[in-house]
Amino acid sequence: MTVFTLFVLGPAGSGKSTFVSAFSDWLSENEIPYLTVNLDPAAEYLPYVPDVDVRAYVTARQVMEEYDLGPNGAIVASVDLMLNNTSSLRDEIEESVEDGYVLVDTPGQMEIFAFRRSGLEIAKGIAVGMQGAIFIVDAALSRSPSSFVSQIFLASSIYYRFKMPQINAFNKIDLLSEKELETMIKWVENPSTLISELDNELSGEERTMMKGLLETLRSFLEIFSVYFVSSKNMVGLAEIYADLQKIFKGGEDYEVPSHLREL
Ligand SMILES: Nc1nc2c(ncn2[C@@H]2O[C@H](COP(=O)(O)OP(=O)(O)OP(=O)(O)O)[C@@H](O)[C@H]2O)c(=O)[nH]1
Ligand SMILES: [Mg+2]
Repeated sequence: MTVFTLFVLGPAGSGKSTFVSAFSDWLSENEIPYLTVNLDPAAEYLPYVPDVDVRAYVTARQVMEEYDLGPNGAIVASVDLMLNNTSSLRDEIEESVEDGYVLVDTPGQMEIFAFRRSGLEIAKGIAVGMQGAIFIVDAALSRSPSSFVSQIFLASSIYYRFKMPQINAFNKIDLLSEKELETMIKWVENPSTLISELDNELSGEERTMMKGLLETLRSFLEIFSVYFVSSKNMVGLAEIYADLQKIFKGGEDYEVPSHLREL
């Protein structure tokens, strides 16, 4: 049995649930077994039908009514309450998966899941087999050098927090012009161009303060895998799969299906 649990993380509205839907369709087309897990207790609508769903145990709406909380308080409380159901969720996952991918969709408010103890414990508690994360950001919100860099720093904070193999995806590239996409690809392939554009925005003391940070950014871009994706148009998914397989194969002896070997 070879199972790989992939946590799909990212800021609100970046396209986590759409990615789970698109990637599960891609896996299905390529005859790779998978299971989808929804860990978002506040999800009202999902673009896929989850095989395992935290909402069978906790929903933010119920918690809001029961504890008389506002929407954000209810989400915090429901993620904390999810901790009580970790072993049931894990049992459900273990019973349903023998091989392939477990795609885990996480709560919209990333900070609640990623930066609070309960989120991390839930992730550790439900992960079956090898583990990895994909951090999804909105490419349409990353057009300027400084907004692009903010997303990379966010990605690094997730990496430090979860400490698992992580790949990063700029999603919604269908909303970018060709030129905007080319610029972003250039920033990733040659971080020096991004750094000099950022450096040009700075002067005096600001520049001295940011120097170390920019060097850190360079090393992140050198070690991070960054992909450009459109979950809406099914673009970039084969490349992500190929990278995940590398992580996967690095850890265990996994046979890549013959029709996918060239990826
Ligand atoms: N144009 C475009 N829109 C997308 C893409 N992926 C997602 N969206 C849209 O972005 C919005 C948010 O997508 P979701 O998949 O719900 O994002 P999410 O990160 O799961 O959102 P929360 O769980 O609410 O934080 C929806 O309107 C999607 O249709 C994409 O590749 N291209
Ligand atoms: Mg979602």
